[in-house]
Amino acid sequence: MGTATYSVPGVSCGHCEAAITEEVAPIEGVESVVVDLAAKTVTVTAEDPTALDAQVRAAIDEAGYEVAG
Ligand SMILES: [Cu+2]
Repeated sequence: MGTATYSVPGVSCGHCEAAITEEVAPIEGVESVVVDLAAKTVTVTAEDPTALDAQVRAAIDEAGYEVAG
């Protein structure tokens, strides 16, 4: 199990947190999604987070947010 953390500067409130969680959590292999509103990061826990990188980025984009970097 590992984690991948994405910087998402646009997150600011519980709505953002819910929108991103709704898109990312259903991805097959994702164990948990933690949105840190203070740090403006999204941390995904999965067996192999690197393998899910493109899907996670697409899901965050789908939720209406941009991953920095
Ligand atoms: Cu918000």
